[in-house]
Amino acid sequence: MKRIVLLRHGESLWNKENRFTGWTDVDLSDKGIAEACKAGDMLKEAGFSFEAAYTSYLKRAVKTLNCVLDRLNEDWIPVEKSWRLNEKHYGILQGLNKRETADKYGEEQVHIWRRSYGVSPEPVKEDDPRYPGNDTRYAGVPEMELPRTESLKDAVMRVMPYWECVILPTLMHRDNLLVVAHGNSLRGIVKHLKNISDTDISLLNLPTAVPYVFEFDERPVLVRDYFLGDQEEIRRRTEAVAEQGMIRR
Ligand code: DG2
Repeated sequence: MKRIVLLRHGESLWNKENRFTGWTDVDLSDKGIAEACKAGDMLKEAGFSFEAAYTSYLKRAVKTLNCVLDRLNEDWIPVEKSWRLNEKHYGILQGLNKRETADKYGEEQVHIWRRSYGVSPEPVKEDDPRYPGNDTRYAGVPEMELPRTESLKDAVMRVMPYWECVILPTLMHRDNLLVVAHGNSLRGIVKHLKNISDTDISLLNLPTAVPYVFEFDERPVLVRDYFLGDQEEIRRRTEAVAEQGMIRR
């Protein structure tokens, strides 16, 4: 049996402040570090061991991966970082509080920005520090590939080449892979793996630092997927993610 574990990073400082983050490179909160360590402990307890790991260019994901590998005593395994695993670019929403944005534009509009498949927020301008072309870490990425905003569909289109050309081929000759990324870049991967429709994907919310296990047969075809941990707690935390864009009543 082959396995890929998908893991959203632990709580970031902007998750804590309920701000749209996207490609902004914010750190983990103290709670996020603890969540990441706990995810590592849970994986260890369940007998997981990894042969390679993948993460984004953003420190909340990189540091979560480091915590997990530390707990597993597998700091040595090959790790590859790719900008393609970055979070969906949230355009001019990046930095804004989600609840305040709902107060201003309405819950429905915020839900469309957060969970629709095809709608992207207003793009940032090219002289905006939030445009990745102004960040040297993306100097090697062709300019036409750098987003000024993204819908989930756009994010899927840049994540999938990495999935198809790097991660999946590795699964042909390795049995256990770990991917640490973000709420929406991972939602895109889950959509593809489980063949979820453009409409139904709006219902999927991923809590921070809960290992999401995908098991494949030798071909490799997906046979089973499940979240590791207390299912009731996971349900509560998933609901809390969905509610981040709601007006406080
Ligand atoms: C969050 C996801 O990304 O936000 O960009 O604000 O996973 O990197 O914390 P992450 C962001 P929502 O789409 O859940 O609002």
